[in-house]
Amino acid sequence: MNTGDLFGAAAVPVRAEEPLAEGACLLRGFALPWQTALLEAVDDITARAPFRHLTTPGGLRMSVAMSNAGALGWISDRRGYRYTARDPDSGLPWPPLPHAFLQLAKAAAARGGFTDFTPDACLINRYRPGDRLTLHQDRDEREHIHPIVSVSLGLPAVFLFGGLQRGELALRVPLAHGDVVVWGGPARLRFHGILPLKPGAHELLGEQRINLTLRKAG
Ligand SMILES: O=C(O)CCC(=O)C(=O)O
Ligand SMILES: [Mn+2]
Repeated sequence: MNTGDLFGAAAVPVRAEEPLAEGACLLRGFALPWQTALLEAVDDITARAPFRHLTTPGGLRMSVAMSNAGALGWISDRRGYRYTARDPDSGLPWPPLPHAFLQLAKAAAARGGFTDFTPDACLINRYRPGDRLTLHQDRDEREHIHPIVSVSLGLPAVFLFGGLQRGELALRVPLAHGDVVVWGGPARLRFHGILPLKPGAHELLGEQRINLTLRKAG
């Protein structure tokens, strides 16, 4: 249920989930009832933990800019990929997960068939036109028994959703503002990525796409 309790049942139509694979589905427009709260929270978090371009272990600068909220935050540097309790730029704990993030993540996970999901980490990705995320697995979490809930805001993007091996053919899934993708269970370690963002201007976010990736990392 993504409407009703907060905004009245007619505010946003509840659409059927679209299966992508066993354990994975797309929930179109699912985040729209939360959009104002989400965007305010992103501004608040990134005022405290500003977006930055991380370096890969191989020494490359990532085109996507990142920040985090939650008890744990995902980082990358020459020493590798990992979660930390503190922002290495400020030495401070990451800002806490906002209530709206938790509420949305739980509701989306439940719609995807995963009850009792309580994330402790949210990676916030900022894409500008041309920025991309190459095919990868989300595997730095302590366990892989919990799903990933991924929220798209701003400019549209094409999500690549592949198989458990890097070389497998990937689905190309168009994602728009408010869409949520959930993957877990047998799909948890599927390779995925984002094609280079096309130029454009979103009415609320301008020339950018923001992605929230909610995880149980610790
Ligand atoms: O931006 C997206 O939709 C995907 C982000 C992602 O896969 C990640 O942050 O690990
Ligand atoms: Mn990922």
